[in-house]
Amino acid sequence: MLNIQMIRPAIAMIELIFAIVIMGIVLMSAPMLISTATKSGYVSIIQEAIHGASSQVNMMTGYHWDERSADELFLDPILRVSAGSSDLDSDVNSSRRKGTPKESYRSFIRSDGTDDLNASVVLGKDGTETSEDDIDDFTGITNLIEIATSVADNVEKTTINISRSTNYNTDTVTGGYNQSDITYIPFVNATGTTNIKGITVNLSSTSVVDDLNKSISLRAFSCNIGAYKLEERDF
Ligand SMILES: [Ca+2]
Ligand SMILES: [Ca+2]
Repeated sequence: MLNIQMIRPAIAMIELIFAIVIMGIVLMSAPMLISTATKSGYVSIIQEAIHGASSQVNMMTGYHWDERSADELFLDPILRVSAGSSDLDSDVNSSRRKGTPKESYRSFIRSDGTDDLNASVVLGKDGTETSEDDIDDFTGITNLIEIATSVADNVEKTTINISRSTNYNTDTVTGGYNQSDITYIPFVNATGTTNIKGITVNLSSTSVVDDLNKSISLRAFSCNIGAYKLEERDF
């Protein structure tokens, strides 16, 4: 009598065990993957905020240097200042800075002949104006990147602020034409008006999320050099 023994393949069970182990490994790494994705989202929010702040800096530097040079009827003159370096003062003969070509439009005298325009002592919006027309008009304005709603449905909306400020910075250098090098320390606030306005745009956050709780400052400066005018050719 034949004794036939059926041999059942066990490979299916091994495959199943492997599959369960692999699924276990994948599930174990899921929280880590989600956490990484969340952090990546925070980094994107911060990058977007920095990009927004950078845009603010660029936008501000495009405005007139001061209220006294913001008259749209005339080309921006160079303004007189109270606490600037004497090297940057007007030459008594030309009403331009020393070394400026006589043909240059960059002058302390406005195109209508008005002279002795002084830079504003008080920075900020001027008089009753409601919109900005010079760099420092943005001083003290604080905007949220997104205006918060009563129900916070997005961390970005309630946590990242942009604040903009402008100050007069020292414009004095050490060293000079007959010395080996020139040294200038930027962004040092000055008392009185000078020829350099420093712009600071701060990003701040009060988020409970550590990855979002940053304080970032972007800085730029703008100089009291008046405006230029392109020559025109008559045909
Ligand atoms: Ca103004
Ligand atoms: Ca102003």
